[in-house]
Amino acid sequence: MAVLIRGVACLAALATPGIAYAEVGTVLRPDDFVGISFWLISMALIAATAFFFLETQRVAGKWKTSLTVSGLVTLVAAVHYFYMREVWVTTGSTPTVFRYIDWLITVPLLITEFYLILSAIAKPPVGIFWRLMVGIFVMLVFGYLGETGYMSVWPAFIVSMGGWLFVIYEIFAGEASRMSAAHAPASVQSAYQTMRLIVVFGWAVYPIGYFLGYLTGGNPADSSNALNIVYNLADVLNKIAFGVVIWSVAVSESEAAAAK
Ligand SMILES: *C/C=C(C)/C=C/C=C(C)/C=C/C1=C(C)CCCC1(C)C
Repeated sequence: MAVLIRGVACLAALATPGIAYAEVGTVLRPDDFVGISFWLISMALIAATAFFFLETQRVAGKWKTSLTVSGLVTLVAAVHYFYMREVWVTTGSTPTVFRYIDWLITVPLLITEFYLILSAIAKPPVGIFWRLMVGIFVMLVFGYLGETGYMSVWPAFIVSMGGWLFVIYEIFAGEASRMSAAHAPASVQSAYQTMRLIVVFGWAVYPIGYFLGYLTGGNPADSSNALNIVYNLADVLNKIAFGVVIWSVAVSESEAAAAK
């Protein structure tokens, strides 16, 4: 009987204009494009994870760790995308806390990738690694304080931008850039250069998302659509494409070494 009443209540809710499906269940609506992007990307992240892990079989020893870390980035993100998707589809609100927990794990892993690329050719000083870590930590903590209302959105944005610019300085003009130029074979240098460009242009998409989400003074519902879709697209570039860059240099370097 209770089941029957609930069924009727659901049907009634569905038939009533203006009541979203989200209020009666967990169904992805065909016009919820942000929700659809959460679904698509969660699946792409799983496929990328399987690919990076399987391809560790194909590359030379020193590249295996890099591919494993790429797979960890997409794995951790895939699990968070399931949670974020759920929050978005069932409540229509921005899953900020899951987003930042994800970034707090995946961004340090991406920085580790940089360090590993340098280590594949020489022994980089560990100071490079810690300076990059401090930069991203400032960037993420202040981003979180701004997005969750612990701090005003503008000052948080400015400090967070400072952390990101510091990382850019370090990889373009600091010790890390000199190391890569001095010791690397051509293919590794080109991978390093592509990874740097991703940190500038790929990562720049996130502050754009923050800006569209909080700083335009627009209607909150439109802003949260823009925020989530922009962050989601940025993740495809910075997690999957970043991994593919590493995969491609790992394969070509391993094959070149085998041909010798
Ligand atoms: C896989 C996730 C990645 C690579 C996330 C990167 C996130 C950023 C580069 C975020 C940067 C931000 C600013 C530079 C200012 C505004 C606040 C943030 C946190 C969105």
